[in-house]
Amino acid sequence: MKILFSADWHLGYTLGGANPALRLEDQARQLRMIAAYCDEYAVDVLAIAGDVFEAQERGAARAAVGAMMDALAQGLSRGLRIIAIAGNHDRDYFMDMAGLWLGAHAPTGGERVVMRTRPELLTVEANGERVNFALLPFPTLARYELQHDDAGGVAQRNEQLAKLFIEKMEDLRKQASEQRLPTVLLTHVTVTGTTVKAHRISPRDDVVIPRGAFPDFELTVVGHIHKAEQLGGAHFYYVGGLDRMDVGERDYEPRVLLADIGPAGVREITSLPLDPTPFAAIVASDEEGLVAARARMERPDDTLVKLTLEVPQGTYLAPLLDRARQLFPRLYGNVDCAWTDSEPLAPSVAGLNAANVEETVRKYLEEQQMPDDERAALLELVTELRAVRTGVDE
Ligand SMILES: [Mn+2]
Repeated sequence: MKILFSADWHLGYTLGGANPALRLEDQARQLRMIAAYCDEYAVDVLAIAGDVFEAQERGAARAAVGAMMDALAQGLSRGLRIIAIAGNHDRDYFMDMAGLWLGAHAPTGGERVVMRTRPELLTVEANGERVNFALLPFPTLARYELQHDDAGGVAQRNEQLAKLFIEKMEDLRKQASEQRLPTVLLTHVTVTGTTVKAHRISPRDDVVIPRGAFPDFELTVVGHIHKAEQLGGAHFYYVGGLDRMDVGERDYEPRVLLADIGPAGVREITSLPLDPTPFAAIVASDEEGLVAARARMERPDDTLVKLTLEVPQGTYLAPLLDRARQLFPRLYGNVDCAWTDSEPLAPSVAGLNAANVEETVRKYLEEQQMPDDERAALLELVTELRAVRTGVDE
């Protein structure tokens, strides 16, 4: 059975800030490549390891599902199956809905589009071969049926979720081994041992599963970390994202994984490249600097540019910003300024305690540059707020 793996599509994601950049066109380009690979290699199953959708509201949601349908409708009509699990960015109702919409494009007979928000062992048959899919969405309270009142805080909740995740995984492994079929684990979670961190989630909000807790499935494919990598020597992969999300991912080489699985496990597994959007971080202090930066770029009109201006405080920026927008049609986000004539303030979060809001706010205020009477008044307000808050809690 031929299975093409991908993850972290984040369809409809927009880079925000003063110069917003829509990413759906970039994403649709990758989807068309994926669809072409599915045809070229006669793929039976397209498996997506979570974070399929980012835009889940109004028009953007419609456009995101539309892009997916445009790319994959033809594959579905020739018999391609799609199996996806929910990541931390997917909303459960939206996954269910998108599954129904896409399924409407598939021929009837068997469930052709499976989008799951709950753990499940699913047996798929194609070309006379059967493969089990152990589906483990990103762990949330609802998905793993955890009753939790948050009294112990976020850290304790995440520990419990990790424990449940591991139990559920063991459960699916037992079911799978009774059936004596090769089994693929498809999940979306942070596993210890990766070389980079998860995208846009603080370590304190993340659920981390030790690599050693994973049983030996024939193949394990994980989403959530956007950098493609194999963990250890076994068939255990972070498949990587659909496209680079921001300038922090400019060195990632997004790919998909094509696996051929037989009764005894993986026959062959290969990496197929995608067509990632170029990103550049540019630092300039004047117009000449901007022009020189453009000249150094291979594809200036396609490149998403994050700009930092090194100028003295009080510089009138409008003409420079206008010029930057002309030179870099895909300038995105906020343009940062690094003042050349003042000591950097070097904001620090070291020593801040996220579990104690009052202490954190006080420490922050004490470190800021401001007149002493202003600081005293603000600290006074913090005390007042705490009194109000305590009153509410009682
Ligand atoms: Mn994720």
